[in-house]
Amino acid sequence: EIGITKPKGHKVSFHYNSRVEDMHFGKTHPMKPWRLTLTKHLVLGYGLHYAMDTHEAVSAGKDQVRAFHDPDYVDFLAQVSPQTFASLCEVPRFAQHIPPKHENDTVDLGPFNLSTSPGADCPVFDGMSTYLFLYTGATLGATQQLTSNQTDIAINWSGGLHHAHRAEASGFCYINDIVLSILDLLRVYPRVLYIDIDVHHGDGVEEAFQRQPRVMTLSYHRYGPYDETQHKFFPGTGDLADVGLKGTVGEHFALNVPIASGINDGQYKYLFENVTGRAIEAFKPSAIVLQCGADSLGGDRLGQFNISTTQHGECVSFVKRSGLPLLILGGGGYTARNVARAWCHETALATDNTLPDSIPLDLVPRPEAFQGRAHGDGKLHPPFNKNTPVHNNQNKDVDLEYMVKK
Ligand code: TV1
Ligand code: CA
Ligand code: ZN
Repeated sequence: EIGITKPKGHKVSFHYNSRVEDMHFGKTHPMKPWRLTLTKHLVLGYGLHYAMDTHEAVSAGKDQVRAFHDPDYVDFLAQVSPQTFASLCEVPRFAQHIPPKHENDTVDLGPFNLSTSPGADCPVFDGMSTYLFLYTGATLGATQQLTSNQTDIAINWSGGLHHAHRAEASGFCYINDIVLSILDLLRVYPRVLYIDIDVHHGDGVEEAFQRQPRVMTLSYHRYGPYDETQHKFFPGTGDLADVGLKGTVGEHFALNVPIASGINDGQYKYLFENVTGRAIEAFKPSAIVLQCGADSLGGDRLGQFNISTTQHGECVSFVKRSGLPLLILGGGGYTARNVARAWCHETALATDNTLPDSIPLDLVPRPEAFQGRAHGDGKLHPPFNKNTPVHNNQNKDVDLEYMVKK
């Protein structure tokens, strides 16, 4: 009765695996894979699966992950668990990757920036290997659908882990599924544009392709001092002046749009459409990868922007209008109900559907997640209210104009 229809003129494929959703990074860790369950509940509740091909993901192989990552790191990730961690740390070829200890370190770091300490960004948790190779497999399966011309838009909300480095986990990211995907896309497409609307800088992807003129990376992110203690917002890179590795052919093929806290819809739209529009015009990509981190939404537990699910979705629609083969990935997003709202809405946009604003609560297994004033009153696009922490808008229109002109 909601009237979901298949898109006319293009195909969408949706890649998922329920085993990813049940993983736990740790009690207080902000990354909650069950936000993917909540997303799936909305997608199925609205009936969007009728508008797409759905694919249950299979795990990536170690050989596939070695296309970017260090072979020792890949072996470590394939074997590590809370039970095996201590003994693996003793293996000499892994032990050489343990960083020297600083006195003010709050967590004990093992090899490759992994840790079993409670406060670690990249903890070792039960089922971690399964989790990593599955989200990567989902992204590579989605990529394969694109490169074999079997779809026009492929979606994997469990992917988009943009901070992982060649031989180091970072910021909740272990395997850089985005880099692996782009390497596959480059076999078929001459030029790939990577766009990143997660509130954090897409440093791992930028770094991997800093010498590669066939890949342009473009990240929008919170940048600058985090608070009065002057800590920088993670990861602290992505200055406007950072445009790719100087003196190499990759110079000018990275773009960064550093943003202060509290940016609103109108300002974000202005920045996103002007900069992305011009990047597409100048670079003429043959395919696009869009990382849709939902921590750029207002009310996110870690983010500091004030943008709505409507504007977040506008970014997806804007990129989709290029008509290019498109890989849509997840990323950050730490207020689970809002992550689910944004990614369900964006799944609808990819399939040319407009969803009614009232969530079909009778068809959603956990309706209470979306009900009540503090949880958005059963609406897909609840307006911000006094329960939404607001961040003072530190962005002046003149600064934004300056970045667009540059
Ligand atoms: C365990 C338990 C880990 C509670 C981490 C917030 C926690 C954070 C935790 C946290 C937290 C960060 C830093 C750490 C500088 C480092 C998926 C030495 C309440 C793509 C990654 C942010 C964002 C990392 C990932 C950041 C993504 N913020 N509670 N950790 N210190 N790390 O600041 O881009 O969204 O916060
Ligand atoms: Ca970003
Ligand atoms: Zn993020």
